[in-house]
Amino acid sequence: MKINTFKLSLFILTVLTVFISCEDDDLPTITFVEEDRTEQQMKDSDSIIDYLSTHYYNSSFFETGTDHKYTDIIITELQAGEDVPEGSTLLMDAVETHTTEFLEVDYEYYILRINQGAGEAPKFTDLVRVRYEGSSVEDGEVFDSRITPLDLTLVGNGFNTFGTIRAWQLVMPSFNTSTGFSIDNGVVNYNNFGLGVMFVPSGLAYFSGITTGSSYDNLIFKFEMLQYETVDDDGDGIPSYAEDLDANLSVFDDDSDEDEAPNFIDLDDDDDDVSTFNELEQTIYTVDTNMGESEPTLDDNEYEYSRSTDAGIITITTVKALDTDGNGVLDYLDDEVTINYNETSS
Ligand SMILES: [Ca+2]
Ligand SMILES: [Ca+2]
Ligand SMILES: [Ca+2]
Ligand SMILES: [Ca+2]
Repeated sequence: MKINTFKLSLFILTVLTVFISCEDDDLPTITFVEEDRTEQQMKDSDSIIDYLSTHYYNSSFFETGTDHKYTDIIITELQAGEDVPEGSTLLMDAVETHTTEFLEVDYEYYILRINQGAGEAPKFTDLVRVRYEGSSVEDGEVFDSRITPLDLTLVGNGFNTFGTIRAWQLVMPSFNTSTGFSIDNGVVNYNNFGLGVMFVPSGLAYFSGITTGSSYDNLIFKFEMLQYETVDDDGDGIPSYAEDLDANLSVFDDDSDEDEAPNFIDLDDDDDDVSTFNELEQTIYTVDTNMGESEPTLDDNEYEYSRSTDAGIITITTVKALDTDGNGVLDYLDDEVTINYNETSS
């Protein structure tokens, strides 16, 4: 049986509700009414704008030197009648404003982009290695901080990964990782990584959940984007981000064969009994870096599947989705085409 996590949580909620309603009639009835998302967003938007208009950060600190840390970012509340001190900038004058639609509600979120980073940008389904500190807009309380790098999968698959809040899936891919790192006395120093702060409404965070200590908290995350890895949740060769066919930054609503297993966790996306992996053409590239060779540029619809390095020789296996009958639908999504590339090549 394929498990749908959303349905599973609904099921648990239903069981809980039934359990609560079956309690002794003398006990008070526990009723949990979730706030309306649109109304909550209006309140949250006001609180965040108020926060950004009454707090400044130490901007001049970041004008010199490199590889600043998230702990270097100091946000201070402006006192009544006080001007923003020299060397500091009001957050409202420094942040980028972004908009997004999530669960049919329009949201704004804000990014203070201190360093873009010079590596590559992760995709919204990838695993990111980050350092961060999360606090609440309302009371400034730090509810989570990771000074030691932590690996997080941005989108959970409900089986072995659990994903981050929506805001992270939107913000992290807009930053780049480091270019690499050096190890100095056992300490790993990353070079030119993404550094920023995000200000997000509860609707793009935990909403009614109490992960932060209370419900409907608007959150601030200072973060460093250090490294990333491409995630292919079902291991079928198509990275999860590329299984978001309608490019709406959700992998849960793309289900080509309508069997209720979205493509990113479906091993046979078109249900033609040839697995997705077998409908992809494999290529093995050998790159001899001793001879100054450089890595191949991959075609559209071609993805790295594995790589190994031995004595300066890199072996890269890629898989490529083809449209053999030229009807505009790639073979692995076209149940009329059932070529098994692994069968024919062996
Ligand atoms: Ca996949
Ligand atoms: Ca989608
Ligand atoms: Ca499916
Ligand atoms: Ca198939």
